Amino acid sequence: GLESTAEPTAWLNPMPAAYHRPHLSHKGSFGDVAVAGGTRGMQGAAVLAARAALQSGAGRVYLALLPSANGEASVKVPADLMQRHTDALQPQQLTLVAGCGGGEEIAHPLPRWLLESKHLVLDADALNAIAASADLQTLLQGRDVDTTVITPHPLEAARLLGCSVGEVQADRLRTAQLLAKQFKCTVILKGSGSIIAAPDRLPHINPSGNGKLAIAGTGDVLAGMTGAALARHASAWKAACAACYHHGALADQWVKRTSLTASGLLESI
Ligand code: B4P
Ligand code: MG
Repeated sequence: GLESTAEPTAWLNPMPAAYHRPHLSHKGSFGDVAVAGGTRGMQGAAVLAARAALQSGAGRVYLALLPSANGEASVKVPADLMQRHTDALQPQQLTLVAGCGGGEEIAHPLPRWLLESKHLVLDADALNAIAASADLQTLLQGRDVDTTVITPHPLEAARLLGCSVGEVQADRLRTAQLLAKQFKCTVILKGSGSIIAAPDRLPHINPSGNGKLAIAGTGDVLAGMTGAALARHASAWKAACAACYHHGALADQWVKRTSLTASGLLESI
């Protein structure tokens, strides 16, 4: 029963289209993305995600560092990112990317409005917070199914499902489908051959990417790219497929070069 019903265009077209700016466009045509995360000492993760969203064609990007990071000078925030506190955001109209470098701070408590934004990408510590809270799981399950992408790596997936990393990895297709069904959203189960799954869809195995991505920060870049794609296309499934493929394809350009870094990856978008 696993005949392919995949539409090749869903993989290959949407992301490059994000870079095309028609003459009659303005920044509002390309969507607003907000990145919420970056606790004290971990702002780099949120900055990587925000810069990746910007490089991927989002019209406006807001960076909302968590309160404890306020005033830390260790991160140079580019002038084209606006910096605000999380409580100053108007999340309903935004595509929100939450969790990158959030640490435990993002979970105390994970503001309920984080789950009320129009489109949502949940990564890293936002996923850990959801794994620990039945209330947040109920909120997540109540969202429209094609508005949300979650991007767990195998350990985060294991926490969400209450199982071991070994069980996640033993059947990655099934794990991704389980997550999609349980949390009613699109899932990118990261790793070598990332799986993209959504309820009632045939899961896809991303064909691009390589071991050079196994370095800190590349997951944050993927979260930002997914946010930009979601802001533009409004379909969680298409955004996840496009961002995942493009992220891996960028890394494939580095195969014969020296070591890849997350900031090198995002500069090459
Ligand atoms: P974290 O501290 O949570 O790492 P992170 O900040 O999320 O890093 P980052 O965001 O850059 O990477 P991510 O994996 O999200 O990790 C703490 C611990 O989690 C680790 O020490 C480990 O114990 C555990 N863990 C993480 N990954 C695990 C795994 N695969 N198996 C078992 N335990 C794991 O994103 C990385 C990106 O690179 C993704 O897009 C991914 O698909 C891609 N990628 C990584 N390796 C790849 C490969 N070999 N081939 C192709 N793509 C690859
Ligand atoms: Mg990560």
